[in-house]
Amino acid sequence: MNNDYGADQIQILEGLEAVRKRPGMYIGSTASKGLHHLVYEIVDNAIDEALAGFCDTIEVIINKDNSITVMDNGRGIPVGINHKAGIPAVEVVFTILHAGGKFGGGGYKVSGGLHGVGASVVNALSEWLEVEICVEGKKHFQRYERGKPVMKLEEVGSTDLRGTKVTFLPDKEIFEETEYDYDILKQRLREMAFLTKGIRIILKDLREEEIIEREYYYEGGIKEYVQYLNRHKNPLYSDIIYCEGKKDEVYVEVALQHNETYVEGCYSFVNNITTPEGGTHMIGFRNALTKTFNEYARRQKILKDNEPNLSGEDIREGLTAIISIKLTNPQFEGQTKQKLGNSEARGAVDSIVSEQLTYFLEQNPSVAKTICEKSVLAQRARDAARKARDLTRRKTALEGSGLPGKLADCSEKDPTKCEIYIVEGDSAGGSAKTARSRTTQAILPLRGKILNVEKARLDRILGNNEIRTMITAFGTGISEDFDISKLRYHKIIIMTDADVDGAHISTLLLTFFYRFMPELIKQGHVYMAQPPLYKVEKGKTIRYVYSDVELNDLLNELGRDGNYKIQRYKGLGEMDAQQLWDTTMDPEKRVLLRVTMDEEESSEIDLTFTTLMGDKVEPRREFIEENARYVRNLDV
Ligand code: 28G
Repeated sequence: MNNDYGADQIQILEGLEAVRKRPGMYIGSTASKGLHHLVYEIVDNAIDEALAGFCDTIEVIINKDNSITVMDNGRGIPVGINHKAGIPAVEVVFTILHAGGKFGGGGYKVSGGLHGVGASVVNALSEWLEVEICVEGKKHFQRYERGKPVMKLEEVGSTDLRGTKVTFLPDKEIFEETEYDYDILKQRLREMAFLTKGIRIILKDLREEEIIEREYYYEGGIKEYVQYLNRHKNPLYSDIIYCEGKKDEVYVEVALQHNETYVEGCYSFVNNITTPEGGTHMIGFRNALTKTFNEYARRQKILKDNEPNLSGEDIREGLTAIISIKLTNPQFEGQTKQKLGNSEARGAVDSIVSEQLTYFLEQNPSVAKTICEKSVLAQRARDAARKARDLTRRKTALEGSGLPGKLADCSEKDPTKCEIYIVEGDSAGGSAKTARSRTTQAILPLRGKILNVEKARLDRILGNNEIRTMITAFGTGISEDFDISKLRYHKIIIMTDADVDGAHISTLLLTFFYRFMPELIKQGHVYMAQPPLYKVEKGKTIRYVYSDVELNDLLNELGRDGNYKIQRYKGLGEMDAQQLWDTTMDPEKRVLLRVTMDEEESSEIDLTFTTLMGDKVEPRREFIEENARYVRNLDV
């Protein structure tokens, strides 16, 4: 054991103590997000080694005790004494705050994002951490506890291998939660594999009897990412357009392909970190795209001299793209520090994309023509949509309140106290109108299925009655006109049957909100009602049951003597108004799921649900678990 600390070591310990005192400052949170962040920090270091050209395989293992092992086949963290610190370089890496920065021949320190803090922070926040380094035929080992070395770096044997292996157990004193979520790790590691072409990332989960092992390897990198994002759509052409280059020390990679939908899906990354708010790299990309296509369309006389330019939006209709850049000193701006500010990134992306895209279009005239034609159609549709919207605007101005006839509005005028139930079908709508509390609850029945907005352009969407009715009822307007301060109800509650059709309608509605009124979801105004699945009657007592697990529990509780009646509700229409109120609408008793979205997982829309219980119902845990994370990737 090494207990004789010198002055330098004391400073080190103070640094790690600061991390343990205020972990949130270093990893953002001590909840699930922070817990998973520890893994990314360590994997980032291995990715850096890969970007430097010395490693091609990274393995991540979730061990039985929820400790994590990360292995790479790189050069191995140096084990020689670092002369400034007087300790082995590897110990510097794991004990000194902010050790790191750019290293290796031409590599980029990837962990430059929001919390790029490195291995020492992971070490400080781990109950224990062990590192094993294989280099020049020797295996070296060191162990730390809560950031402090409990032994000197030791040679522990010989080996033919090369590389670094790190195992750590997140500290239960620090983290609210210490159980790793396989899906969260899978998602991020797959993303890292897409963003680093040629790297092989293996993920193993040893916790269950049945061991899970997956491998992520994409030879084409972001080209394959675009292909993956378009996998459920029809591409307009088979090529994936790819640009790559380096300018002013900014390495730029862009891949793109149009599909038949009308939705834009452009995702940008800086040093492998997603930038949902875009920034200079995104501006450079959009500029280049708009300019290049307009120039091409003019040259080819697809656009006549008297016709206006295609707008960027027109060209990006149905476009899936990944913009990935790497640079040494990323500056992040904006409220959430997710928007790239470096001005050199704008010029670099603009010039690389302009030059290579121009060349591609000249070489592939049929692809170029297909994209231009789609953009021209988009331009016309946008004109039509503008006219349709002008029309709805004028209408509401003329007709006073302008509220749709089908809406049974509430009498309260304070939006914070008002709720609107969007109900599937006229008959259920009728019961809901009878059942509701008229002061605060409005009812809007929708007839039949609403339009799938993923498959329609704005002009058709605005032509759809059900959708226009909803927009008018909410009062907010839509897209660029959207104004949340005009929202007339602070709770928008989707109430559909608990069957496949009901789930489909909910999904269509959520898709609509997500695309045209995302603020409604971001600000937590959207909810799902939870009608019961069963009614169980025994003698005079009636119990409503919301899941199969719960039914099973109840039947056990009542004793399985058969002296009861079970009714399965197939739809809202089978309940009378009183039952609907008691089970689903009474704010004192109902269960609501609040819909939220995780903005960081931008390419896979992930809506999650938080259960809000009425005052008189005890929490139903399994119910929450069954419903959490149930809509992934709204593309249906
Ligand atoms: C398995 C888990 C995560 C790593 C390396 C390789 C080097 C390195 C790492 O250097 C910076 C450079 C020398 C002090 C660099 C090896 C140059 C030559 C490396 C990892 C500062 C650290 N030989 N592999 N760090 N040093 N893998 N995987 O962390 O001067 S970190």
